[in-house]
Amino acid sequence: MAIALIIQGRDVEALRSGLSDALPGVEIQVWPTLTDLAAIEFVVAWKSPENLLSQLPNLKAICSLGAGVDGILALADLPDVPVCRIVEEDLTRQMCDYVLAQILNFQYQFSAYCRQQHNNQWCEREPVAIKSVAILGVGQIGHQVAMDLYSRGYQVTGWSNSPKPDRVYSCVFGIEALAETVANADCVISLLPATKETDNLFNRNFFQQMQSHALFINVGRGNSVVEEDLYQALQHGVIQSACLDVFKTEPLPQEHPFWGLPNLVITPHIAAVTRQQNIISQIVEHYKKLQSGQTLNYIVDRDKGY
Ligand code: NDP
Ligand code: OXD
Repeated sequence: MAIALIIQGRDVEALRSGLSDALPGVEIQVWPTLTDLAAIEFVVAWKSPENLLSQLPNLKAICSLGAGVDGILALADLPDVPVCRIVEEDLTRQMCDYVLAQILNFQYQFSAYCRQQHNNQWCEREPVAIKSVAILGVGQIGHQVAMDLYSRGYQVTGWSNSPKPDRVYSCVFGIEALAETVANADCVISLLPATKETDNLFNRNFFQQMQSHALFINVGRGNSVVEEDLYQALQHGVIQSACLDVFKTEPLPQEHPFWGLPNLVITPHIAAVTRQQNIISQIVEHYKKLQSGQTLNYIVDRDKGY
């Protein structure tokens, strides 16, 4: 049984050599030079090209290189095999750090100080108060972000699809609870996956429900933001500020109006990046389970889309 790494846009050498060391004797094929399609039973994928996975006659499972699986589930020729994903401590830690950094940047107005420095301007600013935080999506990553902020004294409310009675921070669920959750928050953070239900969830109406002094952070997926509506909300002071790490089109096109907004922080989808050396043991475990006929960890529900 061979493993194929079908990964676009990232150097996979660390993963390839780590898997070779951990699984001596197992063939590791690397796209685009897949040498024996019939031997491939397990694929690790990221931005897999269309019409490739369906050419693997003996494929048994696919693992996303990241936490998100939207790129895989969107493939028109996706074979009917289990799709699992990465859940990993370092990835989660990065996300906690990123979110905290953006909240502190907003609270202490560091972006404004940067602009002032460019103009040789010495001018003190009042810190902005952020007390209440709404986290939309309290799954594997969102829950840890919620715990991190909760432990720092923020009032955290988590929003999800299903009830979470066991959490120490307050939790609500379902679309009916969304408006009140965002209306009560100084900061709204999305860690939602890209699904049919989250498409264009953050629209004009949503931003109007937020408080005018509030910060919006999207580190989930770009599908959920109606970009024109967010642009208008930031232009006209419907909300104070936003931070986006994910976009409908990535890279964000050069001519996109977002680039010109002074109250928007843009980062190029780097909030949490899978470090390949950290996931080798998880891929090996998936592989061994597959070989011995056991159910893989972190299988996604194709109907739900995450
Ligand atoms: P999980 O699948 O563990 O969690 C998803 C959460 O979203 C769950 O709490 C789920 O609710 C909730 N959810 C999904 N759909 C809805 C909906 N329609 N309404 C309300 N809640 C919903 O995912 P992870 O926490 O591991 O990752 C979250 C996302 O973060 C990834 O899918 C990816 O898109 C993004 N990500 C971004 C990165 C970046 O660098 N920007 C890096 C890593 C991940 P429930 O618990 O009830 O099922
Ligand atoms: C992920 C990502 O899903 O990098 O892991 O966005």
